[in-house]
Amino acid sequence: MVAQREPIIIDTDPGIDDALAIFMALLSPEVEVRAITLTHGNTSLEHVKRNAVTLMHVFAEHQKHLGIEVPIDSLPVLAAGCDRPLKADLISATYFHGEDGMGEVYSKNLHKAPSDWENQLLHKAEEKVDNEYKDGERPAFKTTPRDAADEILHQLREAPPLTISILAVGPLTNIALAYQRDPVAFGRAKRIVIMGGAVDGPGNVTPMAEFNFRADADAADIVMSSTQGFQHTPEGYQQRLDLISQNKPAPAHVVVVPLDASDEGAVTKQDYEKYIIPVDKKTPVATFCNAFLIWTFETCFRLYNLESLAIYDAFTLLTLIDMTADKGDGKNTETLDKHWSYKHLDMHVETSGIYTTGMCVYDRRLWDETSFDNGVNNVQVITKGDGRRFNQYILNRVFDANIQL
Ligand SMILES: [Ca+2]
Repeated sequence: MVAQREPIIIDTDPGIDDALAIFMALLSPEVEVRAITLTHGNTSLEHVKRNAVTLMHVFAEHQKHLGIEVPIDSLPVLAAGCDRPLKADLISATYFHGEDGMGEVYSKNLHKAPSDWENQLLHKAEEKVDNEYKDGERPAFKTTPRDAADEILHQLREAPPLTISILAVGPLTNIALAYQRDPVAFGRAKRIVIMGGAVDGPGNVTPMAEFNFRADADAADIVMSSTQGFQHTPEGYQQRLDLISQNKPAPAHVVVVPLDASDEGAVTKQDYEKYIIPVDKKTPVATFCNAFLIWTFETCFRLYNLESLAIYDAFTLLTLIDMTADKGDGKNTETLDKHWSYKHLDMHVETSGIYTTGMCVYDRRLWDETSFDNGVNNVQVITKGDGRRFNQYILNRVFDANIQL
């Protein structure tokens, strides 16, 4: 039994693997999703917003299907953020995720968002305006007048220090903006777990760069720099608390799950056909995911001749779940240590390379003996995870499959 759910904010650009990560988070007893903040990325922010509203409506239907009553106050806030990178030109990944970012799911009439979905989101919304039952229907999420970066800061200010974790699975524009707007409030985050970067292997959108870091390299580098002075020790934890109580910026605990550690974060078509298709639970979440997963397996085969689908964002969520027992002082890491390998690196992200924008650069001269107390970056980088365990997690939670692998 889980003693206490860790409150989390998901910053995301749904996106196929984002959708699976969001459902896995909403269906995981270890975490409580307080806010979902949206960024440009896999597709345009307009599509990302529509996808997020759709996912929340699918999940509301799922809960209704299961007879689960959720008080309106416990629903996640949905906040729209940046529609472009801090400085660079916009890029997207519609070649993989489809023009709508969700495997053309809308052409299959699975669009669950109401016709006025746009009005339910930021800039036109007021806090709590939609937080009432309408015609007996519970709203699917809470609205906010704040943009993504301000909503992140608001959530961090409202909660006790070092209690809310951020799962960042898109380009890091909103996260960097939150840091720039208020480094003191930003330093109140317990940790920031990021899917992004290619640390010791090749990239996926360029030879050196992974998509999320390439899509806003400036933002990624800013977020890495927020770790300066971080110590993953009881003394470091106390120092962060002291700085927060003095209203000063505390160094952030940033965890990166890079592309080269994510090979294990894939589901094979064989497992999917063997375990999921026969289950056929027909829950709203499973029905919706099946609609785009079949399309996605076909796309993986057409584009890459692959019979598996990488679900990096959900794999990164599992890292976060496995870290919840560690309050930030580097103790209680048994679950993490058992299932994951990692190292701490003085890592930066190249922002202005001719061939290398978005590349992760770390000091290979020193990393065995780097002292992280002298203003260098201190990023915890995951190097390997356990793929079978991940498969079991995601298939059981999202598809209610009860598989033992
Ligand atoms: Ca993503």
